[in-house]
Amino acid sequence: MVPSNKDPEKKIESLREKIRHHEYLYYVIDNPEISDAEFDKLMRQLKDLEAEHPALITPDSPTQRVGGKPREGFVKVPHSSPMLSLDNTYSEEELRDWERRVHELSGHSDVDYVCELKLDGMSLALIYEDGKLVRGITRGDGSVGEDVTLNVRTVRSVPLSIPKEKLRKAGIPANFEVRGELLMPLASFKKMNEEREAKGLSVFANPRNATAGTVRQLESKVTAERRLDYFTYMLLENGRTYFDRHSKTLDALDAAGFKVNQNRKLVHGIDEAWVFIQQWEAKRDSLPYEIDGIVIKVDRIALQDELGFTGKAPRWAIAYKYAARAGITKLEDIRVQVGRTGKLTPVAMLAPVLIGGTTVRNATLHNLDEIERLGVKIGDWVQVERGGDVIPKVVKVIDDKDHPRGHKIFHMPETCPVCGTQVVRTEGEVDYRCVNANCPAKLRETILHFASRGVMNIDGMGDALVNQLTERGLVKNVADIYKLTKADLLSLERMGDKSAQNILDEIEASKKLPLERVIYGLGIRMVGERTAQFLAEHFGSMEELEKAGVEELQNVNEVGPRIAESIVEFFSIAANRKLIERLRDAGLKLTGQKKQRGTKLAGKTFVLTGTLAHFTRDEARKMIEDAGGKVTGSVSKKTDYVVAGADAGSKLDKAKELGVNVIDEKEMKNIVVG
Ligand code: 0OW
Repeated sequence: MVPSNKDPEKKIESLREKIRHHEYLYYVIDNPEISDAEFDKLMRQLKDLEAEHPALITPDSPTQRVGGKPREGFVKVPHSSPMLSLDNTYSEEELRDWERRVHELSGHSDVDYVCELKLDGMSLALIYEDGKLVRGITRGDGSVGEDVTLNVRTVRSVPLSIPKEKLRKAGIPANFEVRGELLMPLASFKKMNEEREAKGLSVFANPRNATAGTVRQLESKVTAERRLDYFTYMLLENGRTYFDRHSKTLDALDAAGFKVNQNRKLVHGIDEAWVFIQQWEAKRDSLPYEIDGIVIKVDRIALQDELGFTGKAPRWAIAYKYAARAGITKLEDIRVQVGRTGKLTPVAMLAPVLIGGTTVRNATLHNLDEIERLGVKIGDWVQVERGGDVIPKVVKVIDDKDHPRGHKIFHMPETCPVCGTQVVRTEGEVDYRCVNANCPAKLRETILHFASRGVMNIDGMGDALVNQLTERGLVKNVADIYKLTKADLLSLERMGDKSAQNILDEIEASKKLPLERVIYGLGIRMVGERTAQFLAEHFGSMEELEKAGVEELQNVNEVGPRIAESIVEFFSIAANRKLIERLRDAGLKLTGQKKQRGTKLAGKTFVLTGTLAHFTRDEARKMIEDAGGKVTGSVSKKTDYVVAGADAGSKLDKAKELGVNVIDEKEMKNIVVG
């Protein structure tokens, strides 16, 4: 019990220390001493006390993990030093080649290494000032990441603050940076996918994707519900490794209360590392999270500094990747699934087979080309592989005396298996699609997409409500949303008067959103947020966009022939034009601010390569686009200029080969601004 005679500040501080201690025991070293109920009671006491004395609330209080209003997007943040990736090896021989290079380059032959499990998550950096967490940054491109602080604060194994005394004892300065792997434990991953599947939502292919999707949630309470975990493996001060051995870093992080993977080992020479690799290949399924291999790092930092790094990976660390796990089974049938964009995906229905501890019953066949490449027929025996991705794939047909071949050829259905509309396959594309904007299979995902936060922002129109609206036929397309009455909503389950009114208010408010949001909301194939923005800026109204032909559309930034075709195809369908008309009648703002682009660079195409000294890629792109120029990703005869920065790569070689004009960023600036 908390002593009652202390003043509130002391009581609050004592509760916080208790709660931090129990969070550490439960989330960092997985060794809780009290029950969840007792933990919740402590939290309740602290929350009540803070409610009575709001002035005493501090950002690092355990009650402040989840909160903050949802964001529209994420701020970009440069890293203190590049967040490197890892080169891979796939065999003992390759691993020994790496060791030889380490000996050659470092001039040492007796090297200590630290072996760590290669956690299959995503890299994340945490910045602490005065022992308090001030920022969480994703790896991004290695130099610039995204600020995901609010979401990172919800990860229970991330300490919001470390007591000075604890840092001192661990030998860590008050201002430091930690780097590590953020991941979703398998239990959380399975639970989340089951919930999504139950709601008819798409499932994440693997925990890594689920982690990336979760940490980029615009609402931190969603992140909090998905229980991410964070293992640390690096400690920097002002961008430089702090300790003189990697093993000391890990011990110091451990001592300071960070989660450090306990399955690590300091080894002397690669032979011992190889033993560690083999041991864990056999044990990996006993872990509560996915690993895709082992990371081996030179332990002495002085040696690491000597070895340095190439491109994006250090020479002093290497990943050994385990082979994907496979099983053999019979392919009993091939079914077709219809996704939000209408794509028809063939799915192999398999005789259940156990692969890596999981029973696999179906596997993706991607598209018809893949089926033809595999030469697979219904009834064949096939090898199925479960790599990092939980959605297994068919890798080959087994054709031997013990596995007789199947005979039934698979054909793509002529009509959509859900709505019966004629299936379309665009010339030169692999995908077959249902182009009916009102196809029920697409409808639910289409409505969810339209109502989602980054689009029309209709708060409250989530899975549960959309399922009811579509199942009851109240909403058959996005225009029907604007026809909903309070009576419609009140007729639904779990809908009270207040929530019904809130939703109507949100729907009304969505009418004021800019044109690019509506374009993005239509779900036109290959038209994402960014392309929608360019289309809105270029045409200034939905009406102009609807009229545009394939040529005109290709004058828009980042719109090539395929996207232009997709847009023209979308508006060529009467039902889609009708939809636009109904949105207009409903009062949506289908006009926008046409962006007056300069004409100085009209028709000129640029390609950027290498690292520019004074501009980021985005800044350079914007300068060129604002002057009416186009920036594309690859060099061709149609390219007018290649802007080459430092360590420019293959694009520069291509430019020279094609005789394309190569300029530096100074010349670019002169051309653009004159
Ligand atoms: N995934 C991991 C892991 C690890 C970094 C340090 C410098 C180069 C790699 O478990 N245990 N240790 C490192 O060390 N990286 C890891 O993951 C990498 C980071 C970026 C890409 C991989 O996820």
